[in-house]
Amino acid sequence: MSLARDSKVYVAGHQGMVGSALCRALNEAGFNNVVGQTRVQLDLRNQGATESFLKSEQPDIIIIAAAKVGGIDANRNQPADFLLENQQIQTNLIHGGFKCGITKLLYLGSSCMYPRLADQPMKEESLCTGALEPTNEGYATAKVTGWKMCQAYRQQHGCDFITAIPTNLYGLNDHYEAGRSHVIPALISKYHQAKTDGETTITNWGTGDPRREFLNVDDAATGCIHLLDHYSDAQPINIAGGFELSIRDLNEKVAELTGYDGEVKWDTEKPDGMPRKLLNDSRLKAMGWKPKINFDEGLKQAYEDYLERFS
Ligand code: GFB
Repeated sequence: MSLARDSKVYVAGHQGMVGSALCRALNEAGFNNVVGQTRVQLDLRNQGATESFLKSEQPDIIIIAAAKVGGIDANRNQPADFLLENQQIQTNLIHGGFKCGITKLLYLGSSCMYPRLADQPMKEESLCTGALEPTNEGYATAKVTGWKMCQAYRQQHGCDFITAIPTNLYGLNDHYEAGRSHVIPALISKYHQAKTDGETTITNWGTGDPRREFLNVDDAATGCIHLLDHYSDAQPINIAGGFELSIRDLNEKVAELTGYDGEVKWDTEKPDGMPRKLLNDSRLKAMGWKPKINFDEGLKQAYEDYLERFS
């Protein structure tokens, strides 16, 4: 059953890549009371501040799109920060949401919650059946805990708290800071810079062999709204159906897009991370949702966004 369009929806992390896409999609779906707080206005790591905000704002629905996020290198270098800050943010929002009596909460997990060597494409039943990928164990552990909290609050208190697991996302408003970015923004900025500066060699990380599935963040956002309207269960559900390719093939697409035609080297001292991360999309598909944005088009749009914001 669809949610009332005048419900007050608090999007935690509304200025981030996922949060801003959610705001666009909520608006498009007719939600007319969407609220957000900047990091300066509200530090979600602070329990007192978060709870008093929720108490005064009284949202009906919370979407947890706020998180400390980063690519493979940031995750590898700061496992404690990724574990601690994500635990704090999600705990404060889940427990705070429960205390102020919200009617629905959508918690966003991550594909790194799956075991490193889970059968592909990864089905929701594979969660917690094997060891996590070591390069992002801190983040993944926090993300698994958030899901378990949603499940526990549902079981003990009857809360309608759901967990979605989006596959690797890219798109408008992505993070391009060196050292923090995921592979698509990292390659876009590296290749564009090399082309602009006339450099003749680029070095990518790892072997180029890992395979990743990419979903445009605007598709992920419509998937989230579909779940808010139609899903209520303790089991997490994948948001996927994106485009899968090897990092080597991705590098070729980005080289072509940016016009870089120099040499490409692979630094195998840098980690590959999970060999493959493809999510099984059958459950959400069976509920009548599918992504719409073609990968090449989406990649082009991401590059244009980069040029507009940073060039
Ligand atoms: O996107 P990415 O940083 O994260 O890297 P993960 C994906 C793949 O791209 C890895 C390779 O095999 C990297 O070695 N790669 C090649 C590069 N060149 C580069 C480069 O210049 N920058 C980056 N960043 N990668 C993250 C997790 O895993 O995915 C998070 O660490 C989270 O916890 C996120 O789950 C969705 O896909 O490997």
